Amino acid sequence: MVEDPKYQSGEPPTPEGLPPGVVVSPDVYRPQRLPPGQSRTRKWPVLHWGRVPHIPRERWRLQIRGLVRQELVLTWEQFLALPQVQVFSDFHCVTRWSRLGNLWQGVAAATLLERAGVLPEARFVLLQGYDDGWTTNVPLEEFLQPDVLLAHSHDGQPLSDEHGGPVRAVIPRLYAWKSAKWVRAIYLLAEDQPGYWERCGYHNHGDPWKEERFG
Ligand SMILES: Nc1nc2c(c(=O)[nH]1)N[C@H]1C(S)=C(S)[C@@H](COP(=O)(O)O)O[C@H]1N2
Ligand SMILES: [Mo]
Repeated sequence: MVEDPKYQSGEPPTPEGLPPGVVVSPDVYRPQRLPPGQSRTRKWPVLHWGRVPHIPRERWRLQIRGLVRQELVLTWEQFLALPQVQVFSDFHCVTRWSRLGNLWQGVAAATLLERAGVLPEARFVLLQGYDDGWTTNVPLEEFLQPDVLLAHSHDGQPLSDEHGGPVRAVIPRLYAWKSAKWVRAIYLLAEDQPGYWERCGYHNHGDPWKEERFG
């Protein structure tokens, strides 16, 4: 991506001075915060595969399905009534831009899965977006990390439609394509099921520090 050099300068936001209780993603403490092959942008590019869905909050539902004790379908009010978390983390797109120092607010993935009660056979998660057919897969263990959330706000603003509102996943330690926008359902699975871009040749895992870009 071609960048105005002035956007590369200046120190990225650090966790110092954050309100108490904010979960800081551990990668933020690396001496070099940019993974190999990435460059920093201060803007926030919009990237996705298809059209931008608009989901009015009163019609929005979040489903948790598959290998759970109790499948859940949450309304907007029920989602907001769950314990809220703030996460400070970096965001790395496989197309080589990184946005450092994002403050997300929403509900921890672990909190949601705890409500549904994950069965012991479950080992993988498949996230499905409201953009028809779009999915992405994550190992359950990584989805349960404390810096993973279903976010409704970014840097103090509600998420716009373009950036995945009403609610998107944020999985800071993997490339941003795993951070599903417009999340409609979280499936708990025994077997891994590659998602949309994983089937199109992206790496199944997507660790930016190992440059797991393509399969
Ligand atoms: N539902 C859905 N989520 C998605 C995508 C998509 O096409 N559909 N694209 C992913 C990719 S490749 C990236 S880099 C990030 C970009 O998020 P942003 O547009 O908020 O920067 O969203 C990810 N989440
Ligand atoms: Mo991306």
